[in-house]
Amino acid sequence: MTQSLRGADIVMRTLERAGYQRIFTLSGNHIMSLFDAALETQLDLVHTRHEAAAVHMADAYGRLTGEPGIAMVTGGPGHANAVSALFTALGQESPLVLLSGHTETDQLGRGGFQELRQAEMAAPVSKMSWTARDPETLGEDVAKALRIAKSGRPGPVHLSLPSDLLDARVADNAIRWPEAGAFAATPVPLHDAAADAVLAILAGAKRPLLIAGPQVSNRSGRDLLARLKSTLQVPTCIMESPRGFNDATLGAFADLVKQADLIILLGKALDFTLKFGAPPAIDPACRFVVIDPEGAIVDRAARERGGQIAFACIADTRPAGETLLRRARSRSADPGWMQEAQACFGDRPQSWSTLASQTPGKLHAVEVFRALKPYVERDPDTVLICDGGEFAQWGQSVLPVVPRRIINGVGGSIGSSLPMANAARLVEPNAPVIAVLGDGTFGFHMAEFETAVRRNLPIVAVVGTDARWNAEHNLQVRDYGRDRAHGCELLPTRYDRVVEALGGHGELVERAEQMQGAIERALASGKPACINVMIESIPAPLLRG
Ligand SMILES: Cc1ncc(C[n+]2csc(CCOP(=O)(O)OP(=O)(O)O)c2C)c(N)n1
Ligand SMILES: [Mg+2]
Repeated sequence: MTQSLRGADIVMRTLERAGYQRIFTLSGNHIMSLFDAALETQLDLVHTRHEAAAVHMADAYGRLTGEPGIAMVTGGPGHANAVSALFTALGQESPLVLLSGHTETDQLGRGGFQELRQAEMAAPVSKMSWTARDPETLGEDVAKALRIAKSGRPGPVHLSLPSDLLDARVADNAIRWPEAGAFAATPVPLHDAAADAVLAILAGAKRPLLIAGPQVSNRSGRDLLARLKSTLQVPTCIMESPRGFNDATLGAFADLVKQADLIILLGKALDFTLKFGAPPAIDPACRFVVIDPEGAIVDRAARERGGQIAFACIADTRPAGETLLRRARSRSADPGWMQEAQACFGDRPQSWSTLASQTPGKLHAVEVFRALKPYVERDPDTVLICDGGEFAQWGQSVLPVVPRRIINGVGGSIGSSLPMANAARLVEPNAPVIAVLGDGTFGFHMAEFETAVRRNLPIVAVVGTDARWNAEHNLQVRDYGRDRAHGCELLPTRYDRVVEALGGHGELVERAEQMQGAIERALASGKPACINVMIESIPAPLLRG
C-alpha cells in the first residue's frame, strides 16, 4: 500500500530537515493541522499572545543567529496582525519566514472564512510574498522562502498556506522534497577585480568612511567591520537608526561625515538616514563607492549622486567585506583621521557624568543607565535591546554598543522589545537579556510577560515611566508650542505590579540609589522581571544640531 503524508506534515518535516527546532506562533483554525503535524517532529511551538509578537520573535532570532526565524500564524486576522511586524524586520534586514494559514482554495472569491488577499497584503513589507498552490510542492515552497530570506539583502518572506492544501494527503512518491541545496542562499560574490578597484579608490582617499547597513549589526557583522577598520585603516560604522546623523550611538557623526572625501556604502542603502548623501550634510566633492546586494539600491544611489559615484557594483555584503580583506595591501592611512573618527564616535558631553534628577521621586535617564552599564558590560554575551522614544535614546547613548545589541532599526517602529527579549532568551540561555524601553512602548506587548513566565524565560525589562509618549510630546512642543501639546499623556502605571500579577518579578524605582539593588534582585530572581523606573520627562540627547 502506498504511504502518504498530509501537506501539513510536508511543511513541518521540511522545517525540521532545514535544521529548525522552534517555531514562533499563535494558534488558529487554518493552522491547526500544522500544530498537529508538529507532534510527529521535534519542533517546539513557542506560542505568543499576539501574532506580531511571534514575528518579532522570529526577527530577533534572525538577527542573533543569521538564520531566518520562523513565525506561523492563522489566516485573515492572524495574518493581518502579523504583517505590521514585518515592517521592522524589513527595515532592519532581518531574515525571517512568515507562514500564514489561509482560506480553503475552493472558498476563494466566495466569501470564505477569514478570506483575505494575504499575499498582496504582505507584499510591500516582504522580499517576496506568495500563496502555495499544490500540496506536492509545499516543501519546495518552504525551502524557497528560506532561501530568499537569507539571499542578498536578508529580510522577511511570506508564504500563505491554504488549509485544504495542508489537509490534503499526498502519496509518498508524489511528494517533491526540496534538494539539499535548495535551502542555501544564492551567492552574488564581489569579484577580485572589483575589490581591487575599490581598494585603489580607497588608496587615493584622505578621509574615507565605510558605512555599513543594518544586516551587519550582530556579533559576526560587527567583527567583520572591526577587521575592515584595522586592515583597511578606514573608520567604519553602522547606520541603523531612524535618527540618522543624530543616532546617539554615533556621537558627533555629523561633524565627521561632513569632512569625508570618500564614503564606501557596504550594503547600506543611500536613504533618509544619510540625508540622501546630499550637501550640505555631505561635501559635494565627496565620492561614493556603492557595494550592494540589490541592483535597485545601486541604481537609486546612482540617481541620487550621479557624478559622485566612483564605483558601484552588486555583491553580497558580508562576502564582499571578506573579499576586500583578502585583497587588501597595506595602506598608509592618516592616523590623525582614524583618531578623529574614534573621538567623534565616542563624543559625549562631559556634563553627563554628573547629570542628576531635579525632581523628587523621579530619576534622570542618565542615572538609570549609569547604574545599568556595569551589568550590560560584565558578560560578553549579553543581549541588550533598546526600544521606544526618548528614554531608549538615552540608553543607546550611555550604554555601550555590545556586540549583541538590538534596536528598533531604520523602520523606527516601537514595541518589539519584549517579544524580542523572549526570543533572545531562547537563543542565549545564560547571559543577561536586558530590554530598555519607554512606558508607552511597554504597552504594545506587555502580555508577552505571560509567555516569558510560561516558558521560563528570565529577561529583565527596564521601563522608563514618564507617563507620556514623550518623543511625540517633544515634537509638539518643538513644532507647535507648549500650549498645543496634547494627546500624548499616559498614567504613571505600576507596570512592575502588572508583571508580578503575570507571575514575574517586579521592582519599583523612584530614587537613583535604589537602581543597583533592583537590578541585582531582578537578575537573581530567575524570573522574567520588570524594573519600573519613575523618570523625569526629558527630551532625547542631541549631540549635534
Ligand atoms: C509602531 C509605532 N507607533 C508609533 C510611533 C511613534 N512614536 C515614536 S516614539 C513614541 C513615543 C514612545 O513613548 P515611550 O515608549 O513612553 O518613550 P518616551 O519617548 O516617553 O521615552 C511614539 C508614539 C512609532 N515610532 N512606531
Ligand atoms: Mg514615556
